[in-house]
This record gives sequence, C-alpha cells and structure tokens, in this order.
Amino acid sequence: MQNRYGLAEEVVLARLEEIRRKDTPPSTIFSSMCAQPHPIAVRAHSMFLPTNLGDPGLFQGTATLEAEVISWFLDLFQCQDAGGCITSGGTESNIQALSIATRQHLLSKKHMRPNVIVPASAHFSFEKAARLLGFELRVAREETHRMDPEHVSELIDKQTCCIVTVAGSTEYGMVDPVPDLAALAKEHEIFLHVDAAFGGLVLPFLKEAPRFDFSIDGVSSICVDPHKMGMSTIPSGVLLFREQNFFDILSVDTPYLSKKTSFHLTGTRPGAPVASTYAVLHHLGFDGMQEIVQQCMENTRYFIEEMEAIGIMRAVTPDVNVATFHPHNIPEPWVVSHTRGGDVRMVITPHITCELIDSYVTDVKKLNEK
Ligand code: 0PR
Repeated sequence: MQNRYGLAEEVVLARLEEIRRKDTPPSTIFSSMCAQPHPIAVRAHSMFLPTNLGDPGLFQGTATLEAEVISWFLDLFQCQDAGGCITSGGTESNIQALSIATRQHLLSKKHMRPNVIVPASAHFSFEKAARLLGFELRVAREETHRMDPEHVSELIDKQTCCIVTVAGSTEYGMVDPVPDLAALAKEHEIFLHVDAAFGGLVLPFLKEAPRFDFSIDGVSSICVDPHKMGMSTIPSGVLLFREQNFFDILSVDTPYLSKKTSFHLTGTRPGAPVASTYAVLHHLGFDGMQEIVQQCMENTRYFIEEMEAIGIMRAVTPDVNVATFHPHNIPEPWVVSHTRGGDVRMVITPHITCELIDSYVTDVKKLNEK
C-alpha cells in the first residue's frame, strides 16, 4: 500500500520483526544446505555493506579480500597457480563454468550444438545453464547414486564440450568417481567441471575422503559455496579455474569503470559476503573448520544409527553430511525434504546437534508407532 508520509523507524522495524517471526525457526530446519552464519560472518558482512566489487578500483581494500579468499581456496584445492572469482553461489558458478566450456567449443570452430554430460543427481542449476547457453544436456546413469564412468564414455561424442561431476550431491551427499571421470575427460580433451558447492568445504577436512580437487589431472574447474558449509553470509560462492586464461574467454570491455574488463556474470557485486567468508576462514583456520566438519559427520553417523535403532533404515551411507532415510511420517514441527526417489533427506549442518537429533528421533518414534 502507498504510504505518503512515511512511518517512524520503530514502527517499520517492529513490523519487520513481526514478519521475520513468520519464517521457520532454524532449530527445526533439517533441510537446508546453508549453515547458520557464524557470528563473525555477520559482523564482517555489516562492516562491508556498501562495498561493490563490480567497480573494484573504488574498493581496492575489499578487492584484496577477494584475492585472498580465492588464494585460500586454491591452496585448499591444491593448485596455487590457478585462477578464480567470487560468485553469488553454486548456480552462478555452474552457469559460468559451462559458459567457458561451451564458448571454448564454439571458438574451436566446432559449430555444431555442444552437449554436456551430467550425472542424474546433478543440481537443477545445470538445467538453467542448458536453457541459457543452448547446449544439450545428456544425463548419465548412476551406480549407488554416483556417476557411472562407463555410461559417460558411451555418451561422449565429438560435440561433447564438458563433463560435470558432483562432489557432495544435493540429494544423497555422494561423491562421483572424479579421478575416473577426469581421465576420460583428458583422453577426449573435454573440459571437466566439479560441482563441490556443498562438499568443497567438507571433504578436505575428512580423513580418507574421496578425491575431487586440482591434484587430479584433468579437473578444469571447481565450484564451492562458503554460504553452505562455510558458515558465511548469503550470497557467497567461489569458482576456480585451473587455467588463468579461462577468464579471457568470458571477458567483456567495461570502458568507463575503474577496471577495463569484466568476466563476471553480474555487474554490481556485494563485497560484504566476501568479507564474511574471509572472516570465518581466518578466524577458524584449518583446524577450527576441521573440528566443526568432523562433528557434523559424527552427528550424521549418530542420526543414522539412532533412526535404524527404531527401524527406519538409511537410503545410503553418504560421503558427506547428508542423511537420507526410507520414507516415514514426519512429525511437527520438523522441516525435512524429500529426494526425487521419495527418501527423506536431512542436511546435518553445524546447528543440528545430538540433542536436536534425539528430539526428532523421539517424535518420529511416537508418530510412527500410532
Ligand atoms: N550445486 C549443488 C551440489 C547444490 O546442492 C546446490 C544448491 C547448488 C549447486 C546451487 O547453489 P545455490 O543455491 O547457492 O545457487 N543446493 C541446495 C538445494 O537446491 C540449495 C538450498 C539451500 C536449498 C537451502 C534450500 C535451502 O533451504 O537443495
């Protein structure tokens, strides 16, 4: 409704508080891949609210944070000479990675419509990318929810410009056999993108986790989202490329800005989530992140054991902290999600403690006994 004279600050804020109370309380949400932001993330975010990395020459301090965050991830993913950029999250990163792969294909004078092979479990952002970029999406079969390299090799042809693999799948928390798929990509000289939006900030902190990073020859790009397991504020994504010149493929001229080219999808870009990511990673350090991630994995195992003890079996044993169970009635007030296969899915982010898990299991037991 139009409001000609404006309202007092307290009135507007009280209204906002009331509206915010209608959102689901985090303590009942078991379905979100976005961890609650760490307190230092919130403070850092508010310090950098007016910054715009779309015109980095005006925010040279903030721009150094972007470079430091990228460098931190290149170190974590074992390729210090690679390049990268900050995005708004997994969707933008996936679109940009595929934009590079399809453009490379067209520039190499293969004028036929390119195709991209994705696992059946791929996030729906790849369908968005296919619509935007006009490539054909080929879906590879999976073995126990992991991409099957044999089927991928059957799907490859001369117009295949990219293989997408997932490290920490949205629905079942599985990691594709990245080394096998990277070998295939290398053999056929195809771009290989690893979607580690969720798993990229889990797997490096686990002992004996499946490999997915730049230490594998043939991996061309990796995306990871600090706004998921990185406990940063939304929107915060990172896209990394093995070769710096991948940037050039996407560059356009920006004649009147402080920097003369841009390879990002968005123009105006918030510096606040970059500061937030920087703050969490530097505050916790590798050891602090490892402690939190290992606790999440322990809680995932605990959840699975406690549910199986009341007769509700796991759908799979996950590689990361996503627990899936055979269908059962969901008690109030818990919010879970369902996979396309009908299983019940929970993401065990840091705020899902053993006490919360116990409450859920007790409520499920009561409801399913009735
Ligand atoms: N890649 C993977 C493997 C993902 O799981 C997701 C998002 C993306 C890419 C896309 O990332 P952005 O959403 O950051 O662009 N996975 C979650 C999902 O769609 C996102 C999410 C988070 C959904 C919290 C709901 C929610 O409450 O399930």
